[in-house]
Amino acid sequence: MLKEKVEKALNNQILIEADSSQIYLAMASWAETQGLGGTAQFLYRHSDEERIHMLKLVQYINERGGKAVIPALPKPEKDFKTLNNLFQTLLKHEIMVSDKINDLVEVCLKEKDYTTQNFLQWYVAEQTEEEALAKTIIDKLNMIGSDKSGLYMFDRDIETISVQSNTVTPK
Ligand code: OFO
Repeated sequence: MLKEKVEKALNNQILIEADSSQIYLAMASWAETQGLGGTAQFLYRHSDEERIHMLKLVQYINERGGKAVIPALPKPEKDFKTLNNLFQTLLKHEIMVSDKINDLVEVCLKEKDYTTQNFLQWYVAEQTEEEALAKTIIDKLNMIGSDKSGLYMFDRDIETISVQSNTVTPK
């Protein structure tokens, strides 16, 4: 049975993951309207993966005798201005998510809920990969600068990159 504090913290995380999915969906749609089809596909997939992160939490809470709460979501931004700005926003968001996951782990340790703490290790590993990938993408964009053919190749190559963790198998 989940302790109240852990259940509440996990429910907060549902909101964060669902919000991430919405934000990346908005980013994907913006990229698509800018003619950046590869970037859009990457972001649509990222949005789907965040939804899976949310779903895993919903199912975990319910399985452990708690009640998952499906939250209302804030409206995401719709104009990301430049590709560089978009990925900077994404990186900042992922750093915030990592902090929230760490806070969640802390709650579990305080409450001596080692099962949930163990469940969350998948998220910890996922965050490391997502932050590293966002940083790599920003480095590439900085290298490209305003070179149009570089941007063309970037958009073509990013289509095949996956943000999904290869190191830990999702439940
Ligand atoms: Fe991008 O993060 Fe979920 O966890």
